[in-house]
Parts: sequence; C-alpha cells; structure tokens
Amino acid sequence: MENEGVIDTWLRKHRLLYVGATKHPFILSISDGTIDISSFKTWLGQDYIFVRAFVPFVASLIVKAWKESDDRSDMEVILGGMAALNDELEWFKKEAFKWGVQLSHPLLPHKPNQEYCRFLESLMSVEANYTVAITAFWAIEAVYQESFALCLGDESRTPPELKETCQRWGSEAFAKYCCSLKHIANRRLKQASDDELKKAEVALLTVLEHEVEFWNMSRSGS
Ligand code: HMH
Repeated sequence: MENEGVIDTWLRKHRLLYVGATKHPFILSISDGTIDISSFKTWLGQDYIFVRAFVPFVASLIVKAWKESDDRSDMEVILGGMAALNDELEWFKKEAFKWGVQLSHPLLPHKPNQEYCRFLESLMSVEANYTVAITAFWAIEAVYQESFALCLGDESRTPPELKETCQRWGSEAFAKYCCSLKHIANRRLKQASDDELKKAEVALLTVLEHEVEFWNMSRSGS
C-alpha cells in the first residue's frame, strides 16, 4: 500500500459512489444493447452543452498549470486534452446531425446539467486551487473513460451505431491520457496541505455525484 496514490485510497473509501458513477444503468443499458435511443439522444444534446462549458474549465486549468505547476509537462498534458475537445465539439455536431438532434435553439441545459456546469464554474475562478481543480478534472474524465470502456468489452452487446461514441472515451488512448492526469493529481496531492486535501476529496465526491445525476437525467429525459 505504501506506493498507492491518494486517489486510489479515496476510490477505495468511496467505492460505492464510484461504482454508481461508472456502472450506471444508463451505461449498462448501452453495453447490454437495451438502451432506449431517445435516452441516448437526450444524453447527446446535453453532453454537447456540458462539453462547451468544459472548454473554459480546461482553459482555466492551463492558466493554473502555467502559473503554479512545478512540472512543465502538466501544461502539455492539459493542452493535449484541450486539443481533443476541439475535435470533440465537431464530433458532437456530426453525431447530432446523424441522429436528428437539434443542437441550436431551443436546446437548454436540464437542471442536473446546469448544476454540474455551475460547479465547473466555481473551479474556474482565479481563487480556485490548482490541486483541487486538477483532481476534479481527472475524475470527470475518468468516469467517462471507465464507463464507456465497459461498453467495448468482449461481453458487451453495444449496438454498432453507438460503438463510435464508446470509442471516443473508452479507447486505450483516452485511458492513457486519464492515467497522465491521475499522475499529475497524485503528485500534487502528495504535497498538499490538509486543507487542500480535504477540498480535493470533496471535489472528487462532488464530481461523482454530478456524474450520477447526469446519467439519471439522460435516462429519464429530464
Ligand atoms: C457529463 N462528464 C460529462 N461529460 C463528458 N463529456 C465528460 C465527463 C468527459 O469529458
């Protein structure tokens, strides 16, 4: 256990919530092929809104890494994530067109999405701590990575038309990127004050709760 990072310690401590976010009924319904396509369309439109809010959050992390990080490679890892988001927004538009989902008016964020975006905004402020924000960033990416990787497993029955979506976040490349983020977060947490540690753990739990609510919203369509 000596070499275990802070994050794995927290994941063990909060196992149930983590499993709740990464093996949610919405994801299970993709992987067993029973998904209701209207749920998928709700998710698609809402996630496009979320990713648009995610871009300035990642931009704020680049600023924090540039100002505060003791390791130059942090900024490069985060910049790589930012570049992928550029691609991702285009992918959302293409995918929405394919499914006949309208991304312009009158697409509005549902309440759980609004609340999640508000949380992101709180982490974007200049006062928000880098260690806390990078921990949240890792968690946000890791939930999607683990969730969608499940839909690509040998036993999954993911509908072929949803495979590309699962590949976006479930790929080996995305897993590697999440690993780099986890590395950064663990390195910062190792040197963090008690106050920072407490805040980072709360941020991790808050992300997991928002992720569960986001899946719930997609599933119920509201
Ligand atoms: C809600 N969480 C949500 N949307 C995403 N696109 C990600 C995480 C991963 O980027």
